[in-house]
Amino acid sequence: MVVLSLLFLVAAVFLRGDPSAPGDTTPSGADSTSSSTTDPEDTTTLPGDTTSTTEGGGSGLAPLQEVALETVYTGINQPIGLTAPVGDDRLFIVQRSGFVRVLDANRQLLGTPFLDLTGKVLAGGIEQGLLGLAFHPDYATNGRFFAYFTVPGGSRRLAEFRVSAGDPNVALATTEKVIFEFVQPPNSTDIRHYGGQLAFDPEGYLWIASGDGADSRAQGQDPNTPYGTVMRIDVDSGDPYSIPEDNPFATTGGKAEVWAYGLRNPWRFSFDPVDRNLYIGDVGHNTREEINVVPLDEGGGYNFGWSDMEGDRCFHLSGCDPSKYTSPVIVYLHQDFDREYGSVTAGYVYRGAEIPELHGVYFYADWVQGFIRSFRYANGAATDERDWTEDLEMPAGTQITSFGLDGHGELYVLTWAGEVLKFSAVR
Ligand SMILES: [Ca+2]
Repeated sequence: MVVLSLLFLVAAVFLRGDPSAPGDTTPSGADSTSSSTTDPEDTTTLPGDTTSTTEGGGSGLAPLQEVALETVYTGINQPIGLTAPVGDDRLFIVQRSGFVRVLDANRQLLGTPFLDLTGKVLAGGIEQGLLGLAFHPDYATNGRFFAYFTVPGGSRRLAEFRVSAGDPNVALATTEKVIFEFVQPPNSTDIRHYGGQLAFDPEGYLWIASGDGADSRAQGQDPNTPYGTVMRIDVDSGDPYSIPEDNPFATTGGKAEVWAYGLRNPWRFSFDPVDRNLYIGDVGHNTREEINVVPLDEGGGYNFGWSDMEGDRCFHLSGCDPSKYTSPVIVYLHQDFDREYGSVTAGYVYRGAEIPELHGVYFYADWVQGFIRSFRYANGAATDERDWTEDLEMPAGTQITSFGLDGHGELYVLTWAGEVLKFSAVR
């Protein structure tokens, strides 16, 4: 696998910008599942959790000249998610329309979708559809994975599926087991703000991001609803799930599934398994975008402010007291850009093996502005802020839908135009 990774790195350096390149010269037909390194005894391993934290120098790599975005694939319609089982060499691309497609270990797009949910998914507007996908930490042995999507009628559904016994590149929609489903809040008048992110935390619990449903602004401040929250459930006990006993509202004070609330539309969130922090991007209303960072180990129950506040300003509640809410660590204003709108696309802390110089750096982007920025989180604040847009040659206004991690913790970014781009080291 190390050799394979190096081959890809070489391809990235020499073939950058040629979307069909990384695989053209590589024999096809390799068994894309044969190199899985998942330890079935370890339920807590996340991509990026197992690599050295050496800050370069000791890694044996040549000096880093620059970080570039390698074009892995182009022309896949509206990709909104990228993930893979831990240790797996394939990439699973989530399309809003309801397909999950496989780029095999040679980065060839398989003709048959891994999963076709188009018969179940309602993908209206720009915010409905298949919105999130997460593989169980023990996927290599149990074949379980989870999807979050909107269904006809406008409800949002979390469901479990299983890979086919005979084909590791195909899962059937008929294996669906609904975990939960809930309608839009009663005062919602718009088909927006569903959230979307699914991810397993280092303890093996499944987290779900759920937006406020739009035009339903009271919901964000009520932890007794699923709206405007991130939720945390145990899909390894109970039927169809149980509540982790250390959830902040497990017994009182709010809905038992809710881990944090006061969110508007938490489209994407991620965990840093090394520093054990949760990073949430909350899409703002009409002036501000924000990134929130909170520790996983201090009990949860955070109130991120919406809709009393938008970012760092009072919104519905005039004369609000910001100290009553968990403040964002990053706020940026729509008015600071030529395009006077914004929509934050939260990313990941880089913990991959190929660019150890970036360990601990958190990347995020904006769907309207097309920028890619980063910071390091230290002592409760964003430090070492940097704008990468020019260095990464990201055209202004590129609609960045999501970041994603592969099975080895390497970082990718997806665009509405159909690009799959990988953060790559040029050495
Ligand atoms: Ca907030």
